[in-house]
Amino acid sequence: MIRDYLKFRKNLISVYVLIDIRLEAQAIDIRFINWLREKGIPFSIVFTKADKISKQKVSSAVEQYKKELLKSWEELPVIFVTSSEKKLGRDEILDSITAFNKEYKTLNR
Ligand SMILES: Nc1nc2c(ncn2[C@@H]2O[C@H](COP(=O)(O)OP(=O)(O)OP(=O)(O)O)[C@@H](O)[C@H]2O)c(=O)[nH]1
Ligand SMILES: [Mg+2]
Repeated sequence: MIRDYLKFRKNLISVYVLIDIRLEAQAIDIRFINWLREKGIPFSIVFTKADKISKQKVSSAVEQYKKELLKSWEELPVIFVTSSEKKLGRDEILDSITAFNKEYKTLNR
């Protein structure tokens, strides 16, 4: 169902894929991400709950995830590291949404 929505939603500009940073790359998530890529649906990855592990573990988790993603594709998506608790990554995501909104308005002028 979610896939049909993502495939057929005409005014979809980008998807934000939320992933709990504490978990190592899950096959189901990697499959979903690769599906988005195959369909040419733009997306970013948002790692959540970054405050729950140390900064060092955050970096290594992100590196690990990038490695996993590079196994099937040469390019990396935009990645946000966030914590709703600490408001980490909030401004970056809001900027990204603002940019997409501008793009959308330009496209539909
Ligand atoms: N410390 C911390 N807690 C969070 C964060 N995001 C969500 N939570 C907490 O996690 C619990 C689940 O919140 P949800 O909004 O459902 O977040 P979710 O990412 O869907 O997480 P899960 O449901 O646990 O998979 C709540 O108690 C939230 O307060 C975060 O960035 N940091
Ligand atoms: Mg939840």
